[in-house]
Amino acid sequence: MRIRLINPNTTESMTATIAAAARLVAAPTTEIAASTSRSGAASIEGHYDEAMSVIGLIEAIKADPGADAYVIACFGDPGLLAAREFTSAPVLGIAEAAMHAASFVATGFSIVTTLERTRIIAEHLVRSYGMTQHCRRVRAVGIPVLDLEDPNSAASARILAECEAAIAEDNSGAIVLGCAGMADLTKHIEDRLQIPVIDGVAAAVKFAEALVGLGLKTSKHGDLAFPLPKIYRGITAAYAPRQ
Ligand code: 2AL
Repeated sequence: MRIRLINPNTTESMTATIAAAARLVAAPTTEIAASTSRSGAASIEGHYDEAMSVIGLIEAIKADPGADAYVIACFGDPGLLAAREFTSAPVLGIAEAAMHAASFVATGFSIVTTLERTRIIAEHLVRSYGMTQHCRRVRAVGIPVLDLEDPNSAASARILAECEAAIAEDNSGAIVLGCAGMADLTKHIEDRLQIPVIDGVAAAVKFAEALVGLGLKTSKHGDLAFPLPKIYRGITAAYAPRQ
């Protein structure tokens, strides 16, 4: 099967990190086809960045209509429901996938994300995914997304320290890493903490494989039905749903 893994920010180097994490866990028969959005922000750290990322995301899905499943590799899960409307293949967001995975292996988990403003967005997601019973706390390390790639940012040490605080103060049994750019830190942090550490990229890839294996597609009954054909104007004209 082919999973189209989309980094909805426009930073190629982050796509390479994400793709490597996906390929580490993918089955030998799964092809991970990774792409970087061609439009939008270099990093997604707020509602505006998220909104601006959705056209690039849909473009990436449109460019690969035959994929068996799609993964949106950004922890805000931007455009997740729009993408599910657009295609009948399963679409996984890494935040939703990671939270579900964490809930299977611990009764309570903490999320460790990048900035305070993305922490608030992750709290919204916890509520909209019905995860308030499972998520004990969402924490931010105060590191901008692109600094995760900068060896001088001490990102790894600061994230590890926040995870240790989560175990001590939140009494959480698992950690969810709250940014796709943290995917390469998972093993190091898990080795140090000795509790489950969940990277949503890996979780989403494995759930995508499971859904495809089960023959499940996105329901076209109700709100995830294909978008209604209508006129779109201005810069969205090229994205108007057709009959
Ligand atoms: C993210 C992410 O995963 N990629 C990105 O650009 N922004 N999310 C986050 N919470 O920092």
